[in-house]
Amino acid sequence: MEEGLHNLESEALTSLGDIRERKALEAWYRSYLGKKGAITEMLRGLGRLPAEERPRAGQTIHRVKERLESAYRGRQKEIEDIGQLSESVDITLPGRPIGPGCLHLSTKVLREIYAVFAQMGFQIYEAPDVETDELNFELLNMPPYHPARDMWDTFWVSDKVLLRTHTSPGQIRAMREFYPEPIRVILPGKCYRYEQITARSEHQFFQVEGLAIGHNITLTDLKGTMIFAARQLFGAERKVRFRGSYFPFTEPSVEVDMDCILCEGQGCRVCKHSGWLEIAGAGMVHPVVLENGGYDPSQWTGFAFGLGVERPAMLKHNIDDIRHFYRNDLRFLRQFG
Ligand code: FA5
Repeated sequence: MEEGLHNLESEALTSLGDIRERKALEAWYRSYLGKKGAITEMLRGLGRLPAEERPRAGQTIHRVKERLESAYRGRQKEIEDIGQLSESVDITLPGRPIGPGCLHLSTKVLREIYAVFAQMGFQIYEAPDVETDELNFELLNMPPYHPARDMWDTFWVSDKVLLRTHTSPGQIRAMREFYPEPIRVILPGKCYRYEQITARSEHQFFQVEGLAIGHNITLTDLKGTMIFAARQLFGAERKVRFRGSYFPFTEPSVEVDMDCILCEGQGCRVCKHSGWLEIAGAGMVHPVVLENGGYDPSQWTGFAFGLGVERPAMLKHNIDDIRHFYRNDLRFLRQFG
């Protein structure tokens, strides 16, 4: 009997392992452990055994019965888990396609700016984000304690090292590298300011600096360059005006305004009803800065400008809050893909 019981147990466990769904599991239970199941029949047959064999045979059958019941409960749990999984995940559905990524709006605008200035022969020159006080301020004609330093709230890394507040320190780097050649470069990059974040101001943003150094460069060249860039970037009918301003590293200094692209100069909320939008700070490179870059100001002249990137992009694409650029919300970013 023991051998027969052993064979029955291993046959039952093998077939249990193959079961994948509830109905087959119930049928398995009926055929081994149910009222008319093989184990129940064996227990009933105990009475036919000689009295002295019954206790031992009874214990053996009960042990097999317990093992099969426990295996049944384990399999039942596994099948329920699989069932729940297949109810919540339809594994027959096709996979979600992963589409191609797209360029960030800032990158797209930067590339448009590169293309416009490339037409005028400006090459790209890159300078580091982490700068020294010397390059960010001192060599740009702002010695320590110069009040104009307050125009740029600064993230200091240490006493003498900072995150550049503008791309202008790259002017000195470019001059020192290109001297004694004439220069025509744009210097794109991130700038950082310890400023209140608002709809128009971030503490990190892009600028594109421009620098041209030569023998007969005048304010007219700066004006022509700004008009060409504004018309290429914002439309052929754009008007540009220069407004007197102050930067310690340019003399004279100007703010470059363009007629408002939303109201065509009529006056609206965006241009604060002036009809004009500021697009860049600019001017003729200050003689002290030329000298600091290694160029003799009696022989050389030059112009420089600093364009924002996000603010013009906001105007062009009607974006009301600069913070969208750094939130990484795909719903925003995909609109420009
Ligand atoms: C400057 O940074 C000067 N270095 C520009 C310059 C270069 C003048 C060369 C003369 C010669 P300004 O602080 O105005 O200037 O910044 C220039 C542009 O950067 C602004 O017109 C604006 O578009 C952008 N900008 C400035 N601060 C922020 C900010 N917090 N968030 C977003 N854009 C900003």
